[in-house]
Amino acid sequence: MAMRWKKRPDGSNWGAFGADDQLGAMNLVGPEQVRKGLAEVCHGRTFCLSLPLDHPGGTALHPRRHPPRRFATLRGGKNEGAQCFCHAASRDNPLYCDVFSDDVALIHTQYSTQWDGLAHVGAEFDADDDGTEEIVFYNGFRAGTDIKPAPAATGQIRWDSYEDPRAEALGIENLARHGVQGRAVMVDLHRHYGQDNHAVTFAELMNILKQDRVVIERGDMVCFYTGLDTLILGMNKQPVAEILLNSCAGLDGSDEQLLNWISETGMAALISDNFAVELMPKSSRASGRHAMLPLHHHCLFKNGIHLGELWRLDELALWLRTEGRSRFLLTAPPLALPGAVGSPVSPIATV
Ligand code: UVW
Repeated sequence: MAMRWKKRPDGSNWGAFGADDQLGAMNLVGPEQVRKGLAEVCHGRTFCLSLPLDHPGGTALHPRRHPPRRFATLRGGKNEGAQCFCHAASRDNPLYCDVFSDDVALIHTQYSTQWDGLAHVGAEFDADDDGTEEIVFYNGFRAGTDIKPAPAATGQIRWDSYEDPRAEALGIENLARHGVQGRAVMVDLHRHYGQDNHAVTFAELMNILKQDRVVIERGDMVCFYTGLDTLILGMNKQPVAEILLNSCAGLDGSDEQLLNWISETGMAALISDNFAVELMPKSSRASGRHAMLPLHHHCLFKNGIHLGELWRLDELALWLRTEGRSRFLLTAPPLALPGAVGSPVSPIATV
C-alpha cells in the first residue's frame, strides 16, 4: 500500500490506520467503545453538551467567525402581506389547509460548539523529502488536490454554483458516516483552578488524574471542563474578549510531554468548553520554526485526533463531580456536510 508521503513528521502516526485513512484516532471508536459507553449508563439521564449556536455572540473572539444568520424562505402563520415569506397551500387549492415555513441559515461551522475536522489544520512540510515544502494535512493529504483552496473572498455567495472549495479528502462527512458514539471521560480542571487562566502542564495533569481517580484508556474521548462555558453563557451574547481570553484553565500546548502523552494514551478525541482546548503559556517554550497552535498541530495534523471546542460541559461536569464519577456515554456526530473542515455539533451525554 503506497503512502502519500516519503517522510512523515516526527511524532506522527501517519500510515498507522492505512495509507488512505481519513478518520485518524476515531478509528479506535467502534463497537467495543460503544459497549463500554453503554455500560456507564445507569440513570438514563441525558445532558445536552451544546451551547446555543448563537453563543458566544459577536465577533470579538474570532474576527472571521460570525454568529449564525437565519433567513426565512417561507414563513407560515399569519400572512402579513409579505407573499414570499408565507405560503398557505390553500392558495394553490382551497381544499388544502396546511401552511409552510422554511429557513435558510448561514452558519460559520466553527463559530460555537464544534468539531475541528482533520482538514482544519495542516502545515508546510516536506512530505516528499525532496527539499521543498508543500501544504500537507493528516496522513499526507495535499492542499490543492485533496483540500481545495478557497477563492479570494468576494463577500458574495453564489447560490447557483456548486463548485465549492472543499476538502475532497478528510472532510467532516467521514466522521459523520463513522458515527461518533462511545465512552467519554471528564477531567474537571475547573475543580482545581476555578477561573484562573492557567496552562496545565503534563505533570499537573497527571496529579489531577491521580487525585480525582480518573483513568483514561485507549479509544476514550476525553473532555476537559474549564468553566469557560458558564462565563460565556453569563455574558448573554455580549462577550468581553478581555475577560474570556484571560480566564479559566486549558492544556499547555507547548508542553511536549503533554502532547506525547495525548497520542500515547490512544485517546480518540480531545474536547473542551474553551476556544481551542489548548492555552498558550505566557512565555512559550518553542524555539526555531514551530506551530502557532502546537496542540492543534500535534493532534489534527500529526495524529488525526479530532478536537471539540466550545462545548457546554458545566452541568454534566458538576453532576459527575457530585456523583464521584468521570465516565459517560457520548454521542456526538457532526453534520454529514461533504467537504467541510469542521462542523457544529449537538453532543449528548448519557449517564
Ligand atoms: C482556529 O482556527 C485558531 O481555530 P480553532 O481553535 O477553532 O481550531
